[in-house]
Amino acid sequence: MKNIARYTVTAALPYANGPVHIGHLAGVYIPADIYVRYLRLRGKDVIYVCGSDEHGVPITLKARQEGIKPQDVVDKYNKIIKDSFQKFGISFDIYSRTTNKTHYETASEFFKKLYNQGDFIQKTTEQYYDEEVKQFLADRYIVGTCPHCHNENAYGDQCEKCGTSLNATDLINPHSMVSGSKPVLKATSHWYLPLEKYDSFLRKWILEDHKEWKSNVYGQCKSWLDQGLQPRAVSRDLDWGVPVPVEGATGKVLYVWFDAPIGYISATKELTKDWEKYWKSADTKLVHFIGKDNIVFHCIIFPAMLKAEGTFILPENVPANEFLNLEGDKISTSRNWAVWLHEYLIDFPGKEDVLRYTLCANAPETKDNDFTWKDFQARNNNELVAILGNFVNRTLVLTHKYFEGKVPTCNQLTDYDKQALAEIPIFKKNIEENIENFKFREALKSLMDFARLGNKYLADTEPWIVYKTDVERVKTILNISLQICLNLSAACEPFLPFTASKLKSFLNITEFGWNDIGIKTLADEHKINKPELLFAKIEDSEIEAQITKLQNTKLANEATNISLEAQKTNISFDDFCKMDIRIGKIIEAERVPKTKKLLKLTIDTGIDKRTVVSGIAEFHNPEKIVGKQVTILANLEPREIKGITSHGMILMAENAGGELVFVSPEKDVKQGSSVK
Ligand code: B3M
Ligand code: ZN
Repeated sequence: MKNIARYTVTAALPYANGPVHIGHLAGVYIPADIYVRYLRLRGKDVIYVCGSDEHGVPITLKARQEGIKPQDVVDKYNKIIKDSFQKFGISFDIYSRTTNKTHYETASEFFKKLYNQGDFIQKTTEQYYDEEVKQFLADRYIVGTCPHCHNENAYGDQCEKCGTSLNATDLINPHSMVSGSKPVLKATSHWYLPLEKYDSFLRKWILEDHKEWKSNVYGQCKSWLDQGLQPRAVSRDLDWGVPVPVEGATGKVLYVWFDAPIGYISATKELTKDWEKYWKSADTKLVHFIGKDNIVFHCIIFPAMLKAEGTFILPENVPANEFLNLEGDKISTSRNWAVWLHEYLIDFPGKEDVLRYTLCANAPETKDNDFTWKDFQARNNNELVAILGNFVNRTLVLTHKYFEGKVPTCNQLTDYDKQALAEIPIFKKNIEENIENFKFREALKSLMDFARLGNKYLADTEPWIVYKTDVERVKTILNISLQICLNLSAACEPFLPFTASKLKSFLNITEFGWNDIGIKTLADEHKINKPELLFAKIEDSEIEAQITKLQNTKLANEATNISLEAQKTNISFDDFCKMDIRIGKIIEAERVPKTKKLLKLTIDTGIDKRTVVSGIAEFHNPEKIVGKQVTILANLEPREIKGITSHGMILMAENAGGELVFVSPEKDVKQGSSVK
């Protein structure tokens, strides 16, 4: 094991395309925060780096959905996310943004260095293109069936179900997320990082030198390496991102997964002018905290980039977590199936540590796990209130009651007292080992066992009874209980920072670090403050309100699904044949004056050129639809609409966003062809 002089700890940069939820906290930010707080308490030199990931298709798609600019999307969500993290005590040293100037410079320099070293290959390939919106469809702009696990909603760069990293052309049945249309292939030129060149380096570095990585991480890496690495495009045809900083790259930006991890470096540059020692010194330990869907990027692609660049250290560990589900169902932003942090803060003010506790106790460290409100309530009422809170409260209240809030002198120790005190360094060591090995659930269990020890000590020694006969003995009991409280105030700090600072203020102390656990004590006669309750019981009604909220979400989701019309009564084939449905072409289009919805179209039906009034003006720009082939019900009785006679009806379908889209032939057909 090398000598470690300092730590650089990163937490995945969340996309600034929506607020953060409990899955984010449980998977990444709480474990990283525990690790960092623990290191700081031990007096280590550590930086905790994070920020918003503000590029890529997740952002531009959101902008399109909300009808605002990408910059507005990231400004809005960066603020909400940053605020939620801060309120939950996630103690970043910096929370930066990948749209900052420093980041543009750092990412561009990084690219240029690799470019100048000849590390990229430039290739022209056929990529999917949406002809309706005239745009290449990279990454999340395109969805289709995963060739590995057959998930029908795999993205063009990754299947979130099985975690496989994909190229859009791997997808079965691809379709555009923008227009829903079937994309066509079109040639475009991009820069690629030939990952296969790093195969033997990665194999040695991960499979041989990092056998200690978590088995889920190691296993995923091995499976990618065994599948054989392929060149990976590092640029995209998009108008949002860091422009590719070389000649002849107009309209091209860096792939978001090329620039985002460099964001860790840019953020460090913003944090300190000494940034290089956190990224370039062999005695720095770099640790990336991420969710399982980010493993390939942090364990294969970014290390290959760092290796190519040549001056940076590589991560020592990448303790990725699995996913957290909510009440038995996958957390989903689009289905609003989540507990949003900004909403929790309103519903449970002052209970930040309760959520931290529950999410850590139940963290998806080795497998996907489930968050339930009942479990949340039970953890609060049966553990935080009944054990930790109860112990601390009884100790402090009794000290005030019997000894005017002054630490009583410790007299002769019994064997039982000695046993209790001897446990303190054992708990300390246990928590340390577990945190250092990224086993945060176990570490937290140890902490709670430590509080349980205190609670049991008090219950067994019964100072409230002994006081009647032996005040000197009660002095010893409360002295020991107070020492346990003191030690708990440091031991709980990584997990429950708000509780730790309350406990410290009750005990009227400021300085008590990790290294003081089991060593320093509260002096006799030290005056403590009047305590308040550390934790309050959570009532059934509060939990029921949350469960009802989720049930309503479920109902709303179901309602969206059942808004499909039921099938109509059967008709005969003859009935069908009475309808004259054909393909025509729009040859003219104009708005019907003084209306919002109507367009006056001239349709070439093959048999004539006729006027049709159609209620599609909210969704279609007249200039853009001329030349389009559409389906028309030609023998619908003519109708007068706003003084214009309409001869037929254009067939339309409604998409998920409520827009009316044309029902058009898959390929061009002759004007007037019947639909049959
Ligand atoms: N924004 C993906 C995510 O939020 C991505 C992480 C970047 S870390 C450099 O899951
Ligand atoms: Zn898959």
